[in-house]
Amino acid sequence: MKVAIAGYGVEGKVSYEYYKARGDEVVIVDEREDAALPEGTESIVGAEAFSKLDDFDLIIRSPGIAPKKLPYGDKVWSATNEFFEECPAPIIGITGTKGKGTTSSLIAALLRASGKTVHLVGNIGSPALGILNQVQPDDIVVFELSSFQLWDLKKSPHVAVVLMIEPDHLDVHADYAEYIAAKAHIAENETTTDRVVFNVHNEASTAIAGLSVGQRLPYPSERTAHVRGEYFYHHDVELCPVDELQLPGEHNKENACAAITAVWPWVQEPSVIAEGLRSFSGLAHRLKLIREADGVKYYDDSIATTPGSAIAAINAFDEPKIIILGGSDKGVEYHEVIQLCKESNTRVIAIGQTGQQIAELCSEAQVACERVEGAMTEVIEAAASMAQSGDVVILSPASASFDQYKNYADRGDQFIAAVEAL
Ligand code: UMA
Repeated sequence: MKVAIAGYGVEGKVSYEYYKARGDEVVIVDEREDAALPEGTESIVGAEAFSKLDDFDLIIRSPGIAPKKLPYGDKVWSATNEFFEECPAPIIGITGTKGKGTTSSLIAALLRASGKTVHLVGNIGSPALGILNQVQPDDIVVFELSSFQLWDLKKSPHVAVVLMIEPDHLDVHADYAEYIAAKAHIAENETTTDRVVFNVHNEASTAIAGLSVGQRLPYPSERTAHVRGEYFYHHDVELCPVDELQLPGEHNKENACAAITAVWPWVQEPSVIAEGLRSFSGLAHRLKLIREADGVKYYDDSIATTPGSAIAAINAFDEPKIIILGGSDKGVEYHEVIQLCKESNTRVIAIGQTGQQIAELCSEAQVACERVEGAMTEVIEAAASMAQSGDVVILSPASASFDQYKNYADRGDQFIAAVEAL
């Protein structure tokens, strides 16, 4: 069979190996002229690459490529479709705008605590086809699914988890309706024995669950997982103290409720649930506790590149806060986040290209603010001298990082290094 691997990124590389190992004739196709291809590979590259695929039998679409760019009908397939077709084990699929990676990781942690063999794959950064030959029928696959992976998905997972959905990726999707329609594939093709876990507070999540013919499980809900007092419950069963969850913020309690509801057919023992929750301390750069120094806790939330995520970070803590804000100028609006700083008595360290603008907004709003123009070590020194025992310091910049750093991960890594050196 003649197979085109459309897009040679993280996922394309694994797809290339998979189809080659199957004995197919494989050609890499990428719009990037300078895509780094393996030596001796047949390839079609450049801006017109996708218009030259008529004589292929199968075209494997990488997630980042919009389906309309590959108008070849039934010949277009994806690594996600191939995995769903061939996987011998049950699949728990997780989507949503925020919290997919965290909830997928919590689900994996709960199942692992119960002794299950779990494969955590997908948008989280681990292409599923790469582990397909290791999956045994008794294992469980936990698959983080982005709208890009769901866009042309033909089957739905056995358990679909639909977290809160809000507008995102509108640079790639035509509009919000198209984004929701793509995500809806997670539930649309379920069977009557499948289940969908959905967020009762979110309209789009609830609407997507309504498309499933399977069992519909709302969260948080007294019917399923919820928080009562200081405890997680499932229906009437007291599970464990909320404190077992190592992740800050109300949104993470909801994510934990989604995770408990999703794994309930496999994990019901309260001590196992406690152990599973306790074992996951968060994904890198997502509101992750780095260390406590002189009674001050330092959190890395470098992934917060929008004001909305910085607002969620501020709301996640009751303690007195210092937030590090600013970065490259994308024309975003900081008024709302500064207003919240005022209301919550949060002090600000203003950094990067937008630091001056942030400092001026703070001054207008009478929010305590220090402008630091230097490297991350200076930012942390300023934060440490401003902080008192009992405070939290959060790097949640509400901005992209490209003015001073390679990317958000580099910014987060430099934060970690500076905090560890305190
Ligand atoms: N390409 C084209 N034309 C296009 C788009 C891409 O030729 O229109 C080529 C690029 O030149 C590049 C390759 O395709 O060589 C990149 O492919 P890709 O964009 O599909 O990215 P991968 O490297 O394969 O990584 C993908 C996911 N990326 C996207 O969805 C954009 C990764 O999610 C995922 O971890 C990985 O597969 C493994 O499954 C990243 C992401 O940003 C982390 N996801 C978004 C999010 O989480 O918000 C959805």
